[in-house]
Amino acid sequence: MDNNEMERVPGAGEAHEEYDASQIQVLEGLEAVRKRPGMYIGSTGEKGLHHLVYEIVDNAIDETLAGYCDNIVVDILEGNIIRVEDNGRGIPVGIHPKLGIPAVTVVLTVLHAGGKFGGSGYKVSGGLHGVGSSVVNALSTWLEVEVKDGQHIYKQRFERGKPVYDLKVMGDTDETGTTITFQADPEIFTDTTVYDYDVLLTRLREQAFLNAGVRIHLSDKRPDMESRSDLLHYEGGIRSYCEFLMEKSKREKLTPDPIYLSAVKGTSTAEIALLFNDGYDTNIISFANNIHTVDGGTHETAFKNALTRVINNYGRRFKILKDNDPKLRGDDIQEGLVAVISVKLTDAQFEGQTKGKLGNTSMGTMVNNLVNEQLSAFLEDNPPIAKMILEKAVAASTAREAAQKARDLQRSKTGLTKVRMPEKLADCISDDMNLTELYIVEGDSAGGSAVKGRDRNYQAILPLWGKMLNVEKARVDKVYSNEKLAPVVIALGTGIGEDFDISKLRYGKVVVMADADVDGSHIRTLLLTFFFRYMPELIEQGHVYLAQPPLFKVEKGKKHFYAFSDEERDKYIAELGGGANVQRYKGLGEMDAEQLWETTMDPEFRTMLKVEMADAEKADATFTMLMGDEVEPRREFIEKNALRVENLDI
Ligand code: TSJ
Repeated sequence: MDNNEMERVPGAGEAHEEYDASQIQVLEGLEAVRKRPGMYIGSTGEKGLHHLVYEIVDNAIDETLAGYCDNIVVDILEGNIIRVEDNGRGIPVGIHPKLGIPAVTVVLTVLHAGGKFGGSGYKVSGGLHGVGSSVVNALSTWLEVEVKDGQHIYKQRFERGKPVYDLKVMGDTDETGTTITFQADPEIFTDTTVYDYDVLLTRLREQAFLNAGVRIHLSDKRPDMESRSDLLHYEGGIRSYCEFLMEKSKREKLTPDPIYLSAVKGTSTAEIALLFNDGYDTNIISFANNIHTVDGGTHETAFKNALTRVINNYGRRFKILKDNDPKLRGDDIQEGLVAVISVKLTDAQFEGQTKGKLGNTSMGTMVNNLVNEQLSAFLEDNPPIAKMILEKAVAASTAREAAQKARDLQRSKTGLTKVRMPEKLADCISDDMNLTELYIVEGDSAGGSAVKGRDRNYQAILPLWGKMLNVEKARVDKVYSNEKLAPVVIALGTGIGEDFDISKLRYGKVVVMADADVDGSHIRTLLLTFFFRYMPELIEQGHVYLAQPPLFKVEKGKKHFYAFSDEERDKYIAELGGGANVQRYKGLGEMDAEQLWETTMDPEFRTMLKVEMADAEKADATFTMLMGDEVEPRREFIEKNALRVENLDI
């Protein structure tokens, strides 16, 4: 509202037709506030008491945001009287055209009057409960306002919200500004009316950080208190806030100056300052319109997500994260992070029980874009800092995984939780290691036959990979690196690598049962390599076997033989004296359950090869060759094995 919209009538208020009606409304408003103070300031305890000060100071901060005020003085006076003075334009004193009383009187007596003066869009500050200065007035035994408009000094006094006299001119001045002095009403604040200097200091410091450049002087002038005084002034704004939180953390900085990101879009602004310390805690605090969003919201969530994405992208692009390394998680990246997020927007939506959560989705988008663009650019311009951040996150990730493993190990040791067996495992009944066998079978259909044909007392079946696509079969060595071998590890129960514990082995024999073709050969190579590299003891102690399925069935009348080589096949044909029917098995899947049992799984008749370390070493060399980038040796291997397949060479 412009001063010139109102006729300036200093001194006593004039008679006005709407005056009486509006005065009644004002008195009803006052009544409501005094009846239910908690509704307006949250509580009537110590928190509510301090809230009165914030509410008044916030008005001066608004004037700062509007660009007219750079100095705010807050004094705690004898008797716990608060005085707040600013050097802004002064609350307008012109007569309100509708209400017929000075605007300053409206501000201090009409509920939610603040908004009426905020039409220009700069009013973004405000208390948590959205109370106005009229609420403070209503809850004070007395309140005095003094306005200097560059010409006159005006004054008005209120008691429990009601004007004692009309706004009056006290004298002349060439200064401008507003001073509010008030005493909280002990009838309302029954717990205490004594202010805690440090509580006010913390909140005012926060506001000084959030409004870069403003000077806030806080002094304790109560005769019964230690006299104290602080000047809160931070040219660095939230950068200084970030540094301050960093120093409070008692940790060492890992990144030098705070990284500062900021953007303006229409009437909205977003700024972020962040740095990393060498600690493990995360300290992210966010604000919307200078209000602490205790429960975060769109701006904070967008920041965390974008940070995770940008750091991961950088890590991948510059190979700090290898292709096989898992994605860094948000909490790994946030270890040691100190960040301050401050956004300002018109019509901020505060959500949740305590209204401490920002809901505007537009702010999520804005922060996301800001971090994506500016943090990526910063990292590219500052490789040593980027490297530091990435290395810290990788260390956090490694430590977290190790801790998790240790916990899991501890749990499985103490038997608190049973490890969940793979869904596809058809387990056996016995746990006698002298008897038990685990068959690792390629494919679901062979797996199905094996499950039907087995002796479930001591034989367990684990089908791997289900139905494999041809492309997958061609590069089956690739699955080595991913989670597809996890079911094997879990079924065996031993853990892998450093965690390997042979005493946890759940089966006496581990039998790899794969087709007698190239793909089967790949799978044998893969599994043996895996055992060789991660569970060598399993092989050393003679637990690993290769099943030997037959290649032919030679049949005549009621007689039949299974042959495991060409020679054997020819021998049986000769024995049966001509006219024998010969069936060639192309895969395990071609045998029914009974045949698979008879030929390959029945301990009475089967032959199995025990795998020696030398075999596994050979597999490892083959595997390395297969994994290599050279296509030629791989093709040679496949061709050679396609011919040698009948010898079941691995
Ligand atoms: F509201 C209050 F009484 F709580 C209070 C208001 C307390 C304190 C310490 C300061 C203020 C205050 C208000 N400081 N500065 C202002 N400015 C205005 O109210 C103002 C001045 C000029 C214009 C204009 O459009 O010319 C508009 C406004 C809102």
